Amino acid sequence: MKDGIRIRPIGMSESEVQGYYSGLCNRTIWPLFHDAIRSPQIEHRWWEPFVSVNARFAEATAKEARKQDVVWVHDFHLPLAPAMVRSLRPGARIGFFLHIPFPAPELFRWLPWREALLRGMLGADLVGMQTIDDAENFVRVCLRLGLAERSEEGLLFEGREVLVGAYPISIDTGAFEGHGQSERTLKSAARLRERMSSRRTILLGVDRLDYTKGIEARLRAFEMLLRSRAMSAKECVLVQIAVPSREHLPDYAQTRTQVEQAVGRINGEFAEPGLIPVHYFRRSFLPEALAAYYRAADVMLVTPLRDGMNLVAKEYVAVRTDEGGALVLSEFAGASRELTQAHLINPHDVESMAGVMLAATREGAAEARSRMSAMRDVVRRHDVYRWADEFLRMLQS
Ligand code: ADQ
Repeated sequence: MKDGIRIRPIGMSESEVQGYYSGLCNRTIWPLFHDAIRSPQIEHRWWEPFVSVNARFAEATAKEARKQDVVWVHDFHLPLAPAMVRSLRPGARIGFFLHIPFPAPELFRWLPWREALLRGMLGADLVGMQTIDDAENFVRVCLRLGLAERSEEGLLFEGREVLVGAYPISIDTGAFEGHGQSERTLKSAARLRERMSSRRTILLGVDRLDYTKGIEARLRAFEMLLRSRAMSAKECVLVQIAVPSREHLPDYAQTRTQVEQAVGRINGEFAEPGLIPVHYFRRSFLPEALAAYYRAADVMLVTPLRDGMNLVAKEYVAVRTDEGGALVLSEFAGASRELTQAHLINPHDVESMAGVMLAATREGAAEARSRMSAMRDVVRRHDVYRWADEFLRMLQS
C-alpha cells in the first residue's frame, strides 16, 4: 500500500529481465522510438519474453478490474497489454499513454513485430501521445499498414472507434513552486552560488545519464565557447547533474565514458586555480535539493537529441517563482511545443547551440523575465493533475 494505492508486484525471471527489459524494451524500442540515434537491435529471441511479460501484466490487471472499470496502461514496456486486457475484460474502458516519442512510420516499420505492437495498442479505447506529431505518426502507420481506417477523432479498428490524441504530460507545478519559495531552498541556492563563486554565471544540466539527453553535445558546445574565449572559467560554470541509468547496457556505458571524458578534457584544459569550469555529479538528488540548483542556475540547459516531453524543463520553470533564469531548450523535446518562449536550439548543430547558450547568458533582464513569465503561465495552467483529468475524462466520455 502506498498513498492509499494497493500495488501488486509482477514477478519476472532473470531471463525475462534480459529479453524483455534489457532487450526489446531498452535495446530495440527505446533507441528506435528516439529516431534511431543509436542503432536499434532486432533479436527474435526477445519477442517471446516480451509477449509473456505483457500477458502477465494484463492477466493481473484483469483479475483486479471489475467489469466496467477504467484501466490505464502506461508506456512502451506494455504496448501489447491493452488488447490483452480487452480480451479478458471486454467491458472495461482502456486507455494507453506513451511517454516517449512515437517515431515516423518509416522508422516504426523496421520492427518485425510492427503489426502486433499496433494491434496491441489499438486494443485501447484511447491512445494518448505526448505531442500531435506523435499522434499523427501513430495514425499514419496504422493507415499505411492497412490495420485501421481514419475516423473523426482517431481510427476505426475492427468495428470500434479508437480515439487518438495528444496529452502533453506535466508536473506537480504547485509542489515545485512550493520548493522554489521555501526558506530552505532559497538558503541552499544562495550557499551554492557562494560556493561556485557568486559572480559566475551558472549553467545547469539535470538529466538521466542517457544518450537521448544530449549531454555530450551540450558539453562540446560549452567547450567551444571556452575555446573561442566567448566564455571563461572566471565568468561561468557548468553544473551537470546526471542520475545513473541502465548502466549494464553497452550504449549507456559508452555514453557515460563519453560524458566523463568530455568533463575531464574541458576541466583539464580550461580550469584555473580555484575555478573548475564543469562540476559533474553522477548521482541522484531529492526534489528539494534539485530545486536549490534550479533556483541558483542562471541558464538551464535542456538539450536532448530526442525526448517525449522532458519534465526537467517544466520543473525549472515552476521553481522560478522569482521569474529569473533562462531556459535553453531542444526543439526535439516534446516540451518545446508548449514552452515556445524558451531559447530553442537544435542539439545536432553544436555550433549554433553554443551561440544560443551564449546569447541566453547575455540576455537583458527585462526580456528574460518576460520569457520566463510566459512559460510560467503555461506550466501553471497545465499541471499533471489537469493532464490526468483530461485523459481520463476523454477516456470515459
Ligand atoms: P525521463 O526520460 O526519465 O522520462 P524526464 O521527463 O526529464 O525524463 O524526467 C526525469 C525526472 O527525473 C525529472 O523529474 C527529474 O527531476 C528527475 N531527475 C533527473 N536527474 C535527477 C537526479 N540527478 N536526481 C534526482 N532526480 C533526477 C520519460 C520520457 C520523457 C517524459 C517522461 C514523463 O523519456 O520524455 O517527459 O517520461 O512522461
